[in-house]
Amino acid sequence: MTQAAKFIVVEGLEGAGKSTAMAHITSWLIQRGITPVCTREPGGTPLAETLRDLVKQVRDNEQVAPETELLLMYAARMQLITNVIKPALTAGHWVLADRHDMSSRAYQGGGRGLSDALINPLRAMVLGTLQADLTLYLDIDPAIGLERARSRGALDRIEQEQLAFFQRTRAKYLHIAATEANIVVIDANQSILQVQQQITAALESAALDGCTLGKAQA
Ligand code: T5A
Repeated sequence: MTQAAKFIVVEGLEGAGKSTAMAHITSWLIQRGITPVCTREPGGTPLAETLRDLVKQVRDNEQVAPETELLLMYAARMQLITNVIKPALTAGHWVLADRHDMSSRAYQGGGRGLSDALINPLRAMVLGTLQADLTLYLDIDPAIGLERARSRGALDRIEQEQLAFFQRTRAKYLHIAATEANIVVIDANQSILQVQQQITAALESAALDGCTLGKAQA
């Protein structure tokens, strides 16, 4: 059976387990005969990876204005959509994304407090009609997520924010998930195995092509 190319996004706070989930989803898709194009944001093209470095580093203690951060995220996203995501989908490849637009709405909107009125025109310009077919939001207590991130090594500029920043970011994520379609909330506070079971269940019940992909392709 041929499936139309789909765009699946994994979202969540630092340490929520996105990279771990990406590997699980990739192998789930491969078992069904689908090898996805995997992306990460910010990043995924040479220029976007440079922007990623810029946005994550602390430079001479310079304060980064929230609007600057927002523009850098959307500049990186524009490059990725134009050079990777759209060509892949057009060529019939599934795309599996580690973060996408919901991150900007949650971090720069919820966390930094930038308004929808400021963000939405950028979204319209950069996304056009592009929409995720399924978003898996890995919901985690920020304190647990940061602890996991900390155990991996030094924290980057955004990871060094106060807990309250991540609580606002999480609240925005949850608000979007509760009010918009095609977003499944995964309880990421659980063990890796339990999280994987929830993700598998979400993938199996998602009607990604007007039919379910629950059974492996023969
Ligand atoms: N950003 C990004 C914005 O502000 N706006 C935007 O628009 C965009 C696109 C990107 C940063 O940029 C910000 C958000 C971020 O601050 P990033 O590296 O993409 O940075 O994102 P991080 O969230 O920092 O990535 P992490 O690697 O920290 O988190 P992951 O991928 O969610 O977590 P993962 O899978 O690497 O797991 C972390 C550790 O926890 C363990 C893993 O083994 C690993 O050691 N783990 C678990 N342990 C116990 N139980 C589980 N269920 C576990 N799952 C994973």
